[in-house]
Amino acid sequence: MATASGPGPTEPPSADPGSAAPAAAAAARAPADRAALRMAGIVGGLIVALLGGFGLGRAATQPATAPPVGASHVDVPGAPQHGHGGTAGVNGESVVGGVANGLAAVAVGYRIVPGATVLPPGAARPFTFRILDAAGATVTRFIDNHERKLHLIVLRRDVTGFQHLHPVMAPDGTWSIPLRLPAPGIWHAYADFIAADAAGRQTPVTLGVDLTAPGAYAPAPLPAPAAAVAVGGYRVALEGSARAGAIQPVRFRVTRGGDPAPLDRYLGAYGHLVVIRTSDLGYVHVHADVTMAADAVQFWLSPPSPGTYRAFLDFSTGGAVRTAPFTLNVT
Ligand SMILES: [Cu+2]
Repeated sequence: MATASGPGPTEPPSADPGSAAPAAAAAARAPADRAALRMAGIVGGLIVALLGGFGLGRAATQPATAPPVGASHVDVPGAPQHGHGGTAGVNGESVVGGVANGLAAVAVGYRIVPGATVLPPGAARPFTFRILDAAGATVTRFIDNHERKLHLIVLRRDVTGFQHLHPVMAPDGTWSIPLRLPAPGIWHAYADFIAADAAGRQTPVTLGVDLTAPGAYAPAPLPAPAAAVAVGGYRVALEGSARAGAIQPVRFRVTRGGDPAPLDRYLGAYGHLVVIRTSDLGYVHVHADVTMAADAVQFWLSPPSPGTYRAFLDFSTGGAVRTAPFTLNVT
């Protein structure tokens, strides 16, 4: 089962530094989104997201040039299919089979080529990279996925310092973003995207690369599981459990002063969940789409293995994106 924990002493929940523009965009969409929220309440439908990343979820609904080895796809009964770029769809599959993504710089015919990977801590440094295809050509065609063409997740080896960023791509395919690594240590960056080849085939990919922030590394202990965390004046409670090999709902209930907090749609969903296996930083990106389940953001989880995970819930309230971290013990 999964239980939750509060943020660690060295890991203050922080808004996504790269999300100021998305937050503003979300605010601009608020009226329509609230209408969607009301409708969602009426429909009371399931919010289904998947474990296995943007990528693996897409693999079940779109032709992929090379499905992840070892992954198998399991339909969640009654779940509509996943939509694209914030359209009205929900993830209809989950992934089991012991596969986590983002550990390798090369996967399913694509590789990531970073610029400088030694980034002195404390100040924003330019971080650049390109995605190459199997022929060595720089990829410039990416498919919108939750309103962005590429999602960059960054955290330190001790699963602190989570950042969810959206780099910009130059016409030549070079992605760049100012990246601040706040403290020394080995960090890991995950590039999560759907590449399109010349034939139009779409391949969901998550690639990873290590970054170094020189200096004395003082790893933080993993916070113990807890049922709720406080972030930015909100309380986020975790309900549900997760078992390896099973697909089970997990809900996050956001309240303020005991009342349900109205959530904005952010990047096409009421919540975005990244789950990291602490033993190896294996990456799982989960989304909840379209609807709320009894004032909670619900995901369907199928962890690839037992173990300890750190889950990061991105949610938006009043146009501001916040991150609530939880420790999950998966049996
Ligand atoms: Cu993103």
